[in-house]
Amino acid sequence: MMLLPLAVVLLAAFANAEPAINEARPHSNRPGRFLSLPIPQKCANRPKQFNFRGHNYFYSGHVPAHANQKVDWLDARNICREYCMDLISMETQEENNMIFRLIQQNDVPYIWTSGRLCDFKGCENRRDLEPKSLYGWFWSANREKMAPTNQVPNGWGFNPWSQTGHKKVRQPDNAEYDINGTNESCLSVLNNVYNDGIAWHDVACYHEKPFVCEDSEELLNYVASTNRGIRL
Ligand SMILES: [Ca+2]
Ligand SMILES: [Ca+2]
Repeated sequence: MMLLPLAVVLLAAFANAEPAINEARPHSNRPGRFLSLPIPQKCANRPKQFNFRGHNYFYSGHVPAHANQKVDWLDARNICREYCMDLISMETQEENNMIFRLIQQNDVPYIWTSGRLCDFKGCENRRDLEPKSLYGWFWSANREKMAPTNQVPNGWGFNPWSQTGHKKVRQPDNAEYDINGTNESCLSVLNNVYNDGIAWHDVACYHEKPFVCEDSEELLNYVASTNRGIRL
């Protein structure tokens, strides 16, 4: 899997390149929207609900401080990041099935993941990402590119993207663009919203949803290296 250049991600993070979010729902009370930095004490005391291959996770609905919280995609990332985590990235079918099970067993309607379409400043002139609907998706937590959306990912037994949605076509379909001009640039797992079982959907990033956080090795390493003796 190839990585997106860090510069692309930093541009997305710090140049506030989230036009879809801001246009769709202006945050007039906020000066700008940035990625949050980790807070060492929160990292040390982060919720560790379950563990998979050395990473800790939690579902917001099961953590008292976040139990009734529904937030947009960037706010969800930032809540995770303060804990040295980020929104979940399902790089393997095993990790994906773990989340599908959590959603099924707890009757969760939908969650945010770190999946993002590379459609912001810094993603232009990347012929390898075209067409975007097939090749433009990546995990923003670690910048790993996803498999083409119309293929079964390597090592998987099925394609996790839904075969249907608002327009009754396979995902991603960018359906909201036709309704109000907002791109569906963020990846949510929906629980049978379109009679399609539990499956991946592209969704506009301003929608407010519960979320799953996963340890970020990058943020944990950063906090460990700058806070001598901290136990993470
Ligand atoms: Ca992961
Ligand atoms: Ca969609």
